[in-house]
Amino acid sequence: MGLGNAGAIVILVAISMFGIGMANKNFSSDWNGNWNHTAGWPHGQWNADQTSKRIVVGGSENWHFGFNYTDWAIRNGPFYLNDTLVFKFDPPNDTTFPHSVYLLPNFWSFQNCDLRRAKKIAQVTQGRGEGFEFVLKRWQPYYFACGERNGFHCKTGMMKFAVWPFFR
Ligand SMILES: *[C@@H]1O[C@H](CO)[C@@H](O)[C@H](O)[C@H]1NC(C)=O
Ligand SMILES: *[C@@H]1O[C@H](CO)[C@@H](O)[C@H](O)[C@H]1NC(C)=O
Ligand SMILES: *[C@@H]1O[C@H](CO)[C@@H](O)[C@H](O)[C@H]1NC(C)=O
Ligand SMILES: *[C@@H]1O[C@H](CO)[C@@H](O)[C@H](O)[C@H]1NC(C)=O
Ligand SMILES: *[C@@H]1O[C@H](CO)[C@@H](O)[C@H](O)[C@H]1NC(C)=O
Ligand SMILES: [Cu+2]
Repeated sequence: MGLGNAGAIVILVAISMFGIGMANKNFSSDWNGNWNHTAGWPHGQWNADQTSKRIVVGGSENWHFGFNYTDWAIRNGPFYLNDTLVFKFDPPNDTTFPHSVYLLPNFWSFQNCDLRRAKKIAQVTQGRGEGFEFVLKRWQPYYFACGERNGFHCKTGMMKFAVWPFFR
């Protein structure tokens, strides 16, 4: 796939996330970082869209193999600058598989789950307890992925998603 095409897809994703964000204004504003939608407007912790949020990636699903995180990101976006993404995953033992968090350098590597130039931001043990926190500090696309099994978790396990935080 050519670079132009890839760029078009990024823009398309950005536009569709924007559209969903606007259409679901009420939905996203009462979302407190989990799947619990029952808190309801105006009783939720939402205060005037000003405070940055702490968002658990995957909601109650946390960060695991086989959950569609692209779908999650579309449904739970848009995300804003200075929002904190929290990755929660159990440290590995005899019965559970390890997970990690990487930042991929560009859309091509994201699409192909190519980890060669990726930057590891969380070790397999860092998702325990309150989880690994990552602040969306810059106005740029972020490509997150699990790096385990040389891209297998990313590709087959769907453990990847892209975020382009908005200005408030
Ligand atoms: C959000 O909810 C309020 C109060 O229920 C309603 O007046 C407003 O039209 C809703 N906005 C959207 C975008 O649905
Ligand atoms: C959902 O949120 C409401 C209001 O904050 C709380 O009372 C309720 O216990 C929550 N339910 C779950 C399943 O977390
Ligand atoms: C994951 O969700 C996205 C967005 O809803 C969808 O386009 C994609 O086909 C899904 N992936 C799989 C493997 O089902
Ligand atoms: C994000 O937080 C930093 C440090 O607290 C602050 O300097 C910056 O203005 C904030 N950016 C936005 C868009 O809120
Ligand atoms: C492995 O970790 C899982 C999830 O934390 C836990 O439920 C399970 O009891 C652990 N198994 C062993 C053998 O420690
Ligand atoms: Cu994984």
